[in-house]
Amino acid sequence: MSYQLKRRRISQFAQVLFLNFVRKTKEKEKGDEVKVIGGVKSRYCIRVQWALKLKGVEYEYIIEDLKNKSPILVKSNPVYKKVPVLLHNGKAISESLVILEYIDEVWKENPLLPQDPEERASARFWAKFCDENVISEVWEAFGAQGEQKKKAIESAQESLTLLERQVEGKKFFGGEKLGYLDLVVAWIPYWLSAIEEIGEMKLLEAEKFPSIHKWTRNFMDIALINQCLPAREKVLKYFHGCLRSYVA
Ligand SMILES: N[C@@H](CCC(=O)N[C@@H](CS)C(=O)NCC(=O)O)C(=O)O
Repeated sequence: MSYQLKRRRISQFAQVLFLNFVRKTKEKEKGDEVKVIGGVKSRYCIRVQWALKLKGVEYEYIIEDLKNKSPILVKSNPVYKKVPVLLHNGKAISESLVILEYIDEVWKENPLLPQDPEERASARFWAKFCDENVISEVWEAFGAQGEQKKKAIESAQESLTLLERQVEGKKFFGGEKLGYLDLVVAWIPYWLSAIEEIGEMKLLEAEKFPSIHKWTRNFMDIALINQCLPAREKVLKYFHGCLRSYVA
């Protein structure tokens, strides 16, 4: 390659870098527009709120009436029509776990997922396990009666034992610092106790799950976390309603 051609290529490359820099600076100056379409007591929505707060991102919270879904929800999440939906500069992102990863990729400060690929994979694995297995088993125990309830409690406790092992000897699921998996598992301390109360059962016994109990205290001690929780009466009322529709 001739000397002149090399110089031209380098100068083109420098121009691209410069234009990218100008574009990014302009975007930053304009500021991000961040909105969350969510519910008042949803365990999926609160993860997204916590993640944005941990990143220091300002956002507007749009409360959705799930009995009469708004056109903006239907348009933003046409496949599931569920909350939460994150609207970032007009782009719509759905599914809470996907949203958490998106937030972590866009706003780099206070990383949520671990840096090490194996640890990242493990955090994603347990997040999926928690959302798919633990939630549905707890739900089954909640609605069941008699012998069936006993069996469902045992099976939910088996899954909770696997989660217990993930936090043994640690302050948070991610280690010393609060992270992605903590936000995913976080429905346990608050919502599970309401589910236990309304469903008249005990799943998370202190003697059987000392590490989850210790983690709960560490987690709930964080001001940013506990200031964002929905009122307990609202959560209890919601599960009362769920139980009524189960029995009906
Ligand atoms: N897998 C979804 C679950 C979201 C979800 O179930 N949202 C509930 C509120 S907690 C909802 O929008 N329900 C309305 C409906 O099912 O029509 C996520 O992680 O975002």
